[in-house]
Amino acid sequence: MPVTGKRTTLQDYVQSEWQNKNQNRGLGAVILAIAEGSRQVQLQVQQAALVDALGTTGETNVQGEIVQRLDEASSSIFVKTLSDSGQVAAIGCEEIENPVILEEEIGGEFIVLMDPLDGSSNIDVAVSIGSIFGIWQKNAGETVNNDSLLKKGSEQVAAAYVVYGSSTVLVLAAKGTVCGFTLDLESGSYYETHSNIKIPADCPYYSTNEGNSKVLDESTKNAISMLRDKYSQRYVGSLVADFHRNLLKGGIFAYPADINRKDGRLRLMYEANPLGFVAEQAGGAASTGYERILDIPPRELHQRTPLILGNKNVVESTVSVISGG
Ligand code: AFP
Repeated sequence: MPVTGKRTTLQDYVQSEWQNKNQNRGLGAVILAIAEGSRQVQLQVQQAALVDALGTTGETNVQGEIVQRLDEASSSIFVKTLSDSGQVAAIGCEEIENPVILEEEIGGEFIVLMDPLDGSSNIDVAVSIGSIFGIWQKNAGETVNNDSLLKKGSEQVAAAYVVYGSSTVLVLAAKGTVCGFTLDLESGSYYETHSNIKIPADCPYYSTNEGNSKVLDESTKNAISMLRDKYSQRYVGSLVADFHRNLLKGGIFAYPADINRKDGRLRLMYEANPLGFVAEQAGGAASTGYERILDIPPRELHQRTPLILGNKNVVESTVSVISGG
């Protein structure tokens, strides 16, 4: 089916928005590298069962999780496309224990932190999954080392995620703008389909794993029951898919700390920081329940954090119940 109407391709958007404004010439190349990688991952995800790419590698990653074969494949794909862009000095990845420092051999001024395939437990059951990217710029004259990857979320210059669902959508955020591009399977091009995304004022949905309610502390239990009383629940179990719905339709996602996981389950650098950046550029908010996600000074590449994310006023009211503020 041919694409209808005059639509802006991601290439044109990056060209017009970024490359013509010299200061971010390299950033455009990083975004196009993410788009190219996601095209390859989308194909692998769609074909996985037909080419025996489902199942696990039998390895355990730094998170202590069994690695899915598609986790490993997507990690390699994105490391390759980002390295080939010639603009990336270092990569931090959920599936790779230590940072990939490229500066010596490639140069580049951007630092990319990524979750190459989020929602692994949904891969084998054809439920929406995604990829998440936070993009920082190295400081002038900085020689990149492991600590260069531990910059605050508020220092991101851009963030992006891709949802592999009923359609494949790439959402891109830079200071003050959030746009969405849908992959045309025939041409392999991304076309702008969602311009100037703002989280709607209405908040019909809350997304949380209700199965964890039994291990929440008292104030957090009260906060979740407040959401339960007010909103309709939607929970896919893939952060990207739950966030994407809430970004377009309004909603709040909550994966708070609990008595077993004081730091929550989700990862700060390549899940909470990038999506927190997208949410804030779209008029939303992101908190731990006690502080703004983007203000957290990172300690480790794979550190975890509680995450409350979505409509600003609903995040604030939820935080005030959790923190007793
Ligand atoms: P996996 O990548 O291990 O499936 O984890 C997905 C995830 O990081 C995030 O995408 C979900 O929101 C969350 O974990 C789901 O966690 P629960 O299975 O505990 O609800």
